[in-house]
Amino acid sequence: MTKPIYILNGPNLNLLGLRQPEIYGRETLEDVADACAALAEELGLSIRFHQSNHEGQIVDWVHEARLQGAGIVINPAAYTHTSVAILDALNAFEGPVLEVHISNVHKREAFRHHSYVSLRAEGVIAGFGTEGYLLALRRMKTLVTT
Ligand code: DHK
Repeated sequence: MTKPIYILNGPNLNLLGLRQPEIYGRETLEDVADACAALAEELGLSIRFHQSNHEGQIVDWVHEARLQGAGIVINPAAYTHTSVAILDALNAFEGPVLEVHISNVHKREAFRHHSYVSLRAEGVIAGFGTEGYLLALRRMKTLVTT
């Protein structure tokens, strides 16, 4: 059995589809989870899809992935711009890490232009809407199989 890809989501993404749809779109996080599950099946990957509003919970999932996961796709949401703790946890993970942002953070406020997670991520996808998760999963397939 191959190890799963962890798809981790940070604060407020539980409100996806409801909050600021002009920025984040109308799809819910459940829609994203379903689309990721369908693509993962097509690609022959297994996934663990999680969301939390709590930094420590995300750190704990990264630690779990360290023992059980093949790769991590992460949208740390606001923690992207603040969390040394998540960066440190990702630095303790040995597999590939891909960073996803639904919106184009570089087109937004200056405080969203810096990402701690980018210091660790193999790649970053921003501004592709929720499709970014699917693009990241396709890239992850390449990274874990080559
Ligand atoms: C989501 C958030 O909640 C913001 O805090 C980030 C990110 C951007 C996104 O585009 O997915 O700045």
